[in-house]
Amino acid sequence: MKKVGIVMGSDSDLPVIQKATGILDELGVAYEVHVYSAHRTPLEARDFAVTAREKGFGVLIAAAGMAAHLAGAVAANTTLPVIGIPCKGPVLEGLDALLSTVQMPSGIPVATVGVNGGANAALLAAQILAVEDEALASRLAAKRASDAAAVLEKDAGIAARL
Ligand code: RP5
Repeated sequence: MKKVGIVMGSDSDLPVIQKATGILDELGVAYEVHVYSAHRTPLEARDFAVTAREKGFGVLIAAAGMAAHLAGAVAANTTLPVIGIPCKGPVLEGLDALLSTVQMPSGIPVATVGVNGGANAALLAAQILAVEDEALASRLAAKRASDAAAVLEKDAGIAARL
């Protein structure tokens, strides 16, 4: 199975990335995690993107906050699908990163999830890999079913209390 390549702009983004790695672990999807910044280490970020396909990655996740150019910079240097996670910063609550990540020029797509959306980034990455992997598609369907069952259990709990 192809791996998921994960890159974050700073280790301060790690809590968001851990939401993604937890789900990838649960689904049995292999991944690699790096800290490269579009601004502080642009050469390493570019190299990560340029070599990703030959290294066996099938989809990339890029998380960054503030002037969040990492996902776009990665997408500019690969034709693998890139999922951007805007991370919440201290000043603008993540709106800065959301707009920086999602408003890509035509020609260089970044599939952007919500602010701090590590879980959905991992699920979307797994769904992309599952296009060619029936076993992974079955694990995703089982997770959907168990997530739905958990909601229905909460519904029953609320109905019993109120
Ligand atoms: C961004 O700046 C990073 O992705 C991070 O979200 C934010 C702050 O980085 P640190 O100052 O915590 O390293 O590039």
